[in-house]
This record gives sequence, structure tokens and C-alpha cells, in this order.
Amino acid sequence: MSDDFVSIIDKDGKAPKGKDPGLSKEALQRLYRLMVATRLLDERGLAMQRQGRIGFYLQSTGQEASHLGAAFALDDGDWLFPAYRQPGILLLRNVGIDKIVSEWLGNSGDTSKGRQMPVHYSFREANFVSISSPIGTQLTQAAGAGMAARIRGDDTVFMTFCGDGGTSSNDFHTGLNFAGVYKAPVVFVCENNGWAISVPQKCQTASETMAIKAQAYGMPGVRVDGNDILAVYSVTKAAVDRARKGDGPTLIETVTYRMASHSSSDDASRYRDAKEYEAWKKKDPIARFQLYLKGKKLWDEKFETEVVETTKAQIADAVKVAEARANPAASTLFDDVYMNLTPQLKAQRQELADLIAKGGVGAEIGHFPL
Ligand SMILES: Cc1ncc(C[n+]2csc(CCOP(=O)(O)OP(=O)(O)O)c2C)c(N)n1
Ligand SMILES: [Mg+2]
Repeated sequence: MSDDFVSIIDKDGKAPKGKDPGLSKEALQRLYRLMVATRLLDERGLAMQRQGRIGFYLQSTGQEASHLGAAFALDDGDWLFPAYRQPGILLLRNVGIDKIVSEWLGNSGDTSKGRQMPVHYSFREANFVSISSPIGTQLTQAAGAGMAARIRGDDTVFMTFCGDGGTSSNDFHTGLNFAGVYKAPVVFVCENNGWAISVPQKCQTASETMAIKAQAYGMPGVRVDGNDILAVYSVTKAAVDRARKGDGPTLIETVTYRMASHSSSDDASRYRDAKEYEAWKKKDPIARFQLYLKGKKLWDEKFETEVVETTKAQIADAVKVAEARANPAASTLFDDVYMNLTPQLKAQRQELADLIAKGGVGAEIGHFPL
């Protein structure tokens, strides 16, 4: 893998003048809080899966700088078409933690009414489009939304994410090709974490980098240190500005590492060398940013304790609230597919309601863990 990428925070935590994006004290501390909250929420999610309280979980540990730095460059009205490893964006966009946990549980507080896999969020109020399980499909969706905005003449920007494995999908080609041809205002962020489940990058693509793939689509490709939040923010901000001006899309490759297994169903120790993990552990994006903040007198032990304790309490409260919510009502099975239910579906809905009222089979259906 090429080591050539944009980086700002050096090993001593310093950012050279001229390269430092000069974010305000408030913005820097907020970003730190968000990184820590994303990590803590992630740990809680996996713990809940191991305790049998949720069916599945997928961690983002180690990739906090990569997705938070990128999304921080957007305006509030801009849209996100994420993959499944960017949960920090929900916190950045002020989605309540109880709503996030409700999605894991698939209960009545879940936007998707329990029809999605855990961590496949959908938050209209945050301009956060439903996460799709099939790899890469969000790239074409973002390209299409960007093309539509350009035709409408508004200046909204669309940011979409994929992994290194995602660059091998059909939709990567289709999405980047359309966006390039139509100069769609899209920022494509490829989080290169070295692995696509158990497939290492070198077995995934013969391309030296992911960023270089941009050339074929007539757009700039930028490779950035994905564990350096200031570097990710800076290159993404330039891409967002470029898109908003009407100069078209950019592909950004954030070089990072998947610190955890692929998901709660996977065990990375069966195919990954522990030495690789240990080497990346030393490059932890939170520790890196902490050192920078410390140098600017924006971080000390007292601040750390406050951030960690406050966040843990917020997560604990949210889990309590979410776990107290009921399952979605059985009748919701019939919602949201047809604007007007077909006569057959109306009859089936009634039949189910009657069964539940009688306390027969329908009662069990009502308890089915949707
Ligand atoms: C079209 C499609 N093919 C295969 C899969 C199975 N699958 C789920 S995640 C994944 C790996 C994706 O790796 P990458 O894009 O690098 O993202 P990462 O998980 O590393 O964030 C695969 C192959 C899928 N969901 N969709
Ligand atoms: Mg990957």
C-alpha cells in the first residue's frame, strides 16, 4: 500500500501553521466529544449483542476520524448516503441516542419499524438516507440525487461513503461515472480500512490506491490519512466547496483501519495477523487528536473524565428508554408499501387483528421479535 497521503497532525500532536484548518475551540472540542461518544456507543452496541439483547452489531472503532472529519465539512442541509460504518454522523447531526438504540432493537421507536438489520439506520430529519446492505448501492443513489439537485439549480452537496471493498462493486463504477459526466455535486468518501470482511486490500484490487480510481471518471482523487481528523476535514472541506461551486465530484480515500472484526458475526483473529492490529492500535485516531488538543490546552484529564462520564450516562439513559419501548404493533406489517392497501392485504390485516384479539396464533405474532 502506498504511504503517500495528506496528513496534518504530526507524531508530537502538532499541526504546522498553514496546514491547520484553524477550527474554533468549540468546534475542536465538539469533534473530540463526538469521537469519544462514537467509540463508547460502539462498545455498548457490541456488548449488548454479546449479552443477547440485540441480534447483530457492526463496529466502527478506529474509523471515527475518517467519517466524522468528512461529515463535519458539510452544511446542515446537505445530504448523506452512508455505508454501515459511519454511526458518528448520527451524533453529529443530533439524532437522539435512544433512537439509535431503538433501531438496534427494532422496536416501536425505530424509524424502520423493525424491518431493517441493526445498524442500518434511516433518519429523514438528519438528511441521512437509509443504509442499504448491498455494497455500493448508495453511490449511485447519491450520484442521482446530486444530478437532480444540479438540474434544480440548488447548491446542496451530497456525501456518500463506501469501503475499499466497495470500490470493486458495479455501483462504484456506475455512481462515479454518472457523477463525473454530469458534474454532480457529490463527495465520494472511500474508507479504506484494509479489509473487506476477510479479504485484504491486495486481493480486492490490483490498483495501488483507491484514490487513483478517480482518474478514470474525470474527477480529482485525494488520498488522506484517515486517522488524522484535521487532514480528513481539510481535504473534504475543499471537495465540498468544489461541489457546491458547481465544479463537480471528488473521490477521497481515507486510509484507516478496521480495529474490530467485520461484525458481531465475524472473528478477525482467524484470518488477521495480531501484529497488524497492534501496529494500528498505536495510530488510534482519538489518541492522535487528544495529543493535538493537549498541545493547544483544550484537553486535560478533567475534560476527559467529564466527556467520558457524561457520555456513558447519556448512553445508559438512552438504553433504558429504548429498552422500555414496545415492539412495533403487528398491524405495522402492512404499512408503507402501498399508498392504498390492496383488498387482499386489507383482508389479511383484518384477519391478523382478529386472531390477536382472540388471543390465538396472532398473539404470538404480536410477540414476534420484529
Ligand atoms: C453486493 C454485495 N456483495 C457482497 C456483500 C457481502 N458483504 C457485506 S460487507 C462486505 C465487505 C465490504 O468491505 P468494504 O467495502 O471494504 O467495507 P468495510 O466492511 O471494510 O467497511 C461484503 C463483501 C454485500 N453486502 N453486498
Ligand atoms: Mg474495508
